[in-house]
Amino acid sequence: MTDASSATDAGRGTILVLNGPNLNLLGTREPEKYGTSTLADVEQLAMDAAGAHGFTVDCVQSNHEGDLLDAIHAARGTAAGIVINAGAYTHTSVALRDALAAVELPAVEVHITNVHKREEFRHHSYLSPVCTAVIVGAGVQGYKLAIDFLAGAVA
Ligand code: CA2
Repeated sequence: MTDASSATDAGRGTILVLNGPNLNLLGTREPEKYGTSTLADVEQLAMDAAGAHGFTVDCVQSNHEGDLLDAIHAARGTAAGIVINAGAYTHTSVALRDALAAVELPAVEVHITNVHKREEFRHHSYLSPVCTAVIVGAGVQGYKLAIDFLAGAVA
């Protein structure tokens, strides 16, 4: 968690913003693909977007599948919704899919790049069928769009 990852004013609840493997490298490598925003920038953007709707955010990034599973489990009963960019685990992880299905929270899958314009193996997501919405190719603004959507979807 970074300094930008939490907000204190209690309001409508908390949105878990989950980032998976290698997304800690945002803004430091491959800017032509992933842009120049850092993970801290993304978390600040998420905090601002959530705050505008009266939500706080809990931002978690991990390169370890088990940590991501634990964060999803912990969201049950504590979070109003989940924004998840599972990185490459999107295309491999039945475990993350099962966790998202189990917690029964509205979840939005986000990808910075348009995975459908990329390699064939990125076209399939194990997560999409258990998510409420999917946003791809909008850059890091996808996180804001996801939060705006969740804020409208959550009672
Ligand atoms: O487009 C996305 O957001 C992805 O989830 C990014 C993943 C990729 O495996 C997915 O297919 C699509 C990769 C994240 C790697 O992040 C980096 C960021 C900066 C520099 C290097 C890697």
